[in-house]
Formats: sequence, structure tokens, C-alpha cells
Amino acid sequence: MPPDAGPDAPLVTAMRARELGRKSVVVGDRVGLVGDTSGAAGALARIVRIAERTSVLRRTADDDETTAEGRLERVVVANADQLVIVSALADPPPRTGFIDRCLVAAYDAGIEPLLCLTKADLAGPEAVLDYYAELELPYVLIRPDSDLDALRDLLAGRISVMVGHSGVGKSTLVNRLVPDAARAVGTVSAIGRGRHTSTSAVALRLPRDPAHGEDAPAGWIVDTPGVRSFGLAHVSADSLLHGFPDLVEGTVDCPANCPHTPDETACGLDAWVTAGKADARRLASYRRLLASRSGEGDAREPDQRNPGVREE
Ligand SMILES: Nc1nc2c(ncn2[C@@H]2O[C@H](COP(=O)(O)OP(=O)(O)OP(=O)(O)O)[C@@H](O)[C@H]2O)c(=O)[nH]1
Ligand SMILES: [Mg+2]
Repeated sequence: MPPDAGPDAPLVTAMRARELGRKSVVVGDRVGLVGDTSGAAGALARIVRIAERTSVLRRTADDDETTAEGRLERVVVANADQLVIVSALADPPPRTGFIDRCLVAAYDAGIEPLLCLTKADLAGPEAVLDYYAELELPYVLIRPDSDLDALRDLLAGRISVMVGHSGVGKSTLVNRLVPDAARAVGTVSAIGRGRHTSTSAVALRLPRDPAHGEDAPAGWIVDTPGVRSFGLAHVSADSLLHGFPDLVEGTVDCPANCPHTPDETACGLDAWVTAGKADARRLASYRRLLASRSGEGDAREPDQRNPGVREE
């Protein structure tokens, strides 16, 4: 369905045509259809073409490029323009390392991030917001009784994808935003690690908001299954820094090809943090990410490392 399709556009069931070869269709793809596109019961169309993607959000199973598992790359969603990073303030507790990884993935894919802090009824957002104080990161706070006007405004007319750990409340939120979504919602187990309730990514059309005009496109929200980590093996070491805009300026005095690692005494980032220009915890997080990558120093372009789109 085109992203600006009206609420009455038929829902078409289609299968991948053989001529697509190994190219996989992912949530958010715009596709060319042939066959019966009426949407009538039992009608089946075929997907014969995938339009060029305006953005591709990827993650790898882990950060290790040297193992098969580490190279296993998943396209999470195509054509999204906003990444809604969903983190609970408690149960499960927020993990800024995970949020930092999502930010890297968002900047790398050219998708704008939005921090969505759920379960604000259980804990305050101060610690998380303090950590991101140097960043102009838009955020919304969600509690069961809060109205969702601020979030609806930020979602209107855009294609947004939600990512987050299991149990943070992604599907709960989607059900509130899209009343007939009927996404299954799970319980968070005693150890604080939610069961994996949602098992596949689903795009849902947001209801049209009269406040944005009758003809304004309503936008889409993609609910995704909870992930434990957000592997970044597909992101070049250089691009990792783009996820840390508060640190970028601190590297202008670095020597050429500075690896920004702690043992590089000439690296400008330590002085940048000492001067109070960025949070020491953010630098530590950046360096943890650098260290987690065994592919560090790989000079090849990301495109060469990941030729084409893989089968899921
Ligand atoms: N107290 C509180 N509980 C919430 C809130 N939002 C969601 N929950 C609860 O958190 C649990 C998990 O919610 P889900 O929406 O299934 O979480 P999810 O992120 O979709 O989880 P996965 O599909 O496994 O990735 C449910 O029991 C919800 O009722 C909130 O704002 N406050
Ligand atoms: Mg879910």
C-alpha cells in the first residue's frame, strides 16, 4: 500500500514473485504489484518489483564481523524516516548503552531518532535525560494515564519504527495509538526480562489526526519484536562517531586517522570531556562500542562489506 493511501485503500494480499530472485521484501518496502489487486477475499497479487529504498535500518546479530553470527545482517525496516527508541524507565530498567547503539544505527541510516520513555509511572526520567543533556534528542514521556498528543504530533505524516528491549511497552503503545491494532501484549517476568511477545514487525496505519488537516498523510508506525542488543557490525568505525554528535567536535584536534581509543594519548576526546564539553559516560560508551567491534580498522566501505541485500 502506498504510504499516503487513504483509509479506504484495499488491503492486498501478495506473494513474492520468483523474478525478484534473492531480494527480500521487508516491512516498509514500496512494491510493484501485478495480478488481482482488488483486495477481495481469496485474491492474490504478486510482488514483481521493489522500489528503491529511501532509508534502510539494519542491525547485525552481534558486533563480531569475524563470525557467521556476527555477519548475519537483518534489515529491520525500509523507508522509515523516524526511529522511535522505546525504553522503559523501570521494569525493565533503561540501558543507555542500548539507546546509544540505536542512535548510531539511526544516524547511520539517515533516520531521525526520537526517545520514547515508557513506564514513567514507575520511575522518573531524570537519570536518562541527564545522560543525554548535551544532545538535542527529542523525547516523550509515557505513562498509562498520559494523553499521547505530543507523541501523535511527532508521528503525524511520518513513517516511524519502534525498537526496544522486550517488555518495554512497544505493543501497548501501538494499541493506544491505533485502536484496532490488537497487538498482543505480554507480561514482564520477575527477573525483569520480558518474554518475547511480538515475533514479527508489523506496519500499522495511524488514524488521521484532524488537527493536521483533512488531506495530511496520517503516517505509519512499525511495531517490532523486542531485541536484546543492536549489533552494529555493519557500521564502519568512522560512522560510529556520528551516533555521538556531542563528541564529534572534540575530535577536531585529533591527529589524522586517530582511532579515538583510550591508549591513543593524542586523542582530543579526553581533553574535551575534561573541559566539561561532554559527559564522561558518553565517551566511555563510545569507546566500549569501538572496542566491541572486531572489524575495527577495516578500511573497506560498508557497501563492499555487505554487498546487496541478503535474504532474511
Ligand atoms: N506500569 C506500566 N506498565 C506498562 C506501561 N506500558 C506497558 N506496560 C506493561 O509492560 C508489559 C509489556 O508490554 P508490551 O507492550 O507487551 O511490551 P513490548 O515492548 O511490545 O514487548 P515485546 O513484544 O516482547 O518486544 C505489559 O504488561 C504492559 O501492560 C506503562 O507505561 N506503565
Ligand atoms: Mg510487542
